Amino acid sequence: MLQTSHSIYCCEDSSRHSLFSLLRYGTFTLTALVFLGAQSVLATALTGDFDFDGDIDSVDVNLLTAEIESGFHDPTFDVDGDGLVTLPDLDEFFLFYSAESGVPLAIALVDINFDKVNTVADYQILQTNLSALTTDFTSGNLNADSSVDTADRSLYLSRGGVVPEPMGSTLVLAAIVCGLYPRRRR
Ligand SMILES: [Ca+2]
Ligand SMILES: [Ca+2]
Ligand SMILES: [Ca+2]
Ligand SMILES: [Ca+2]
Repeated sequence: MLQTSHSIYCCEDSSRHSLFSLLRYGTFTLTALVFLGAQSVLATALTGDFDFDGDIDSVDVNLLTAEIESGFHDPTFDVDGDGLVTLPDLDEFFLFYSAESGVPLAIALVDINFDKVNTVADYQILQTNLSALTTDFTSGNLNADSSVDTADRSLYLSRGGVVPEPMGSTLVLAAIVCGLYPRRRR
């Protein structure tokens, strides 16, 4: 395997300088290091980091769902690169978020409050905001339209989102009655 370490400084002047590149273990990474007066900003490309603060979090997902609902198709939010900003971009966003954060995809998709776990708190947010007009994923708008409604709740349940225990028991009982829940064989 190629193993080289390499750095190049260029474009120097008195107030603003330097691009350097790293070639390491066969993977090329370009990082722009920009000096603005006494301050320096390390800027790296991170797919899904729509507010450019260096991480992927709840702010980014809400920016994306707002853009999907707007219909403007700003290329900045075109995560899957098909030229449109639509629901599949939200799916793709969560793939990047899961890889970046380490949160399993199945959890991330129902982690409404973005605390990296799926608990009844996520369900309660959705329930509290039922019928609310909002584009925010973190308010329970899982399908990136303009509101929180039963479609979002159905999506949450179909993805295995945690529900309060009495409701969970009711759903299991209903599934058994309908023959949808596997019974233990004797
Ligand atoms: Ca961000
Ligand atoms: Ca797209
Ligand atoms: Ca959560
Ligand atoms: Ca919705």
